Amino acid sequence: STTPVKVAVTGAAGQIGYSLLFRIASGSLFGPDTPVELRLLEITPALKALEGVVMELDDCAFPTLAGVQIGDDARTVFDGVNHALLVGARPRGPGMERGDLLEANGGIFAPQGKALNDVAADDIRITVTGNPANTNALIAMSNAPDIPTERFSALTRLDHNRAISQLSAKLGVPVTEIKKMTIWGNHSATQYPDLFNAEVGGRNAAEAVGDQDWLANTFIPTVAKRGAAIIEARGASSAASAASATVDHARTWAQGTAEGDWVSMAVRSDGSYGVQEGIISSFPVTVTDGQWSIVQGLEINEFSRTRIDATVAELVEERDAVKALGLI
Ligand code: NAX
Repeated sequence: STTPVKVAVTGAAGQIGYSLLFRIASGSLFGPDTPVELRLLEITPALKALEGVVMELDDCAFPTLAGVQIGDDARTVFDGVNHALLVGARPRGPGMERGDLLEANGGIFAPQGKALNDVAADDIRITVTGNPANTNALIAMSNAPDIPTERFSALTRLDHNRAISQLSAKLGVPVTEIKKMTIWGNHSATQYPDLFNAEVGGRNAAEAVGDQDWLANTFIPTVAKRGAAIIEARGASSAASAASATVDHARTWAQGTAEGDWVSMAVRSDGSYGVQEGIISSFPVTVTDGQWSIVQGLEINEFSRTRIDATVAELVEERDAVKALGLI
């Protein structure tokens, strides 16, 4: 029989966890023939709730679920893991300044980075969903000197999927017709969803839309503020869609991108497209044999340049803030 893939999920008793664990356990990540072992990390007060979630996982009798371990100690839970999905994070509380938020998350992602550095499997791949996702990934990466930097990523696939969905609705075409979508920069309201390099049915997406006002004043803000719209409507932040995007991201990383298409992933910048080297920023990437590479040679027009520069400037500020706090 095949050795199970060990997948760690942090914040496993949270909202996203409640959707994500069942998707992974049922084979959405590695397919019906690959057993998975779940390693679930939570804070001590949430362990009892997590035990309840594990009871439900048991009750599904998933053929692909080879085992579940839970705990509140990162070194134990991350031991030998192949994938780490870092979902648990500290949300912004009332009156919390950005510096406080970054510091609180540094208290989570620095020790988790160190633990992964020491105990994860050699082929470890790390995806940060917990916000502020890009900078949390930077903190974890900076605290894991023995793990190659290209094994760290942050999730912008939800934004990517939202952009595809909005474009599909606008043009009345199936999502499968849309290729080469790109989210640039930060997973925040400054992100830039780029239609100038996207394609619809083989045609340039910005041209197919043919409506610059919609692109600038409806499409971009709708995608960038979708999280707030979900909270407004549902009374809770996006969870099932965030879990689905996390699965998409990790599956693409493991299985590769389709010919003639790419995905958005926030990864360590090598300076491509004028994005400051060393920050974790979203790019168009292709994936082959478990290795991502940033798509090169795309044309960046004036409109795109201004928006990419703005979201990158925000990431540089976040980087400077966590540097000043001694977290990286
Ligand atoms: P919840 O508050 O429901 O769950 C978070 C869980 O993390 C809690 O159970 C908490 O006990 C746990 N946790 C906190 N500190 C921990 C630690 N040090 N180790 C292990 N677990 C810890 O939040 P949920 O709705 O599940 O969202 C989780 C994170 O995803 C948040 O930071 C959220 O902002 C972020 N999101 C990111 C998205 C993205 O596209 N990148 C979209 C969805 C979501 O907003």
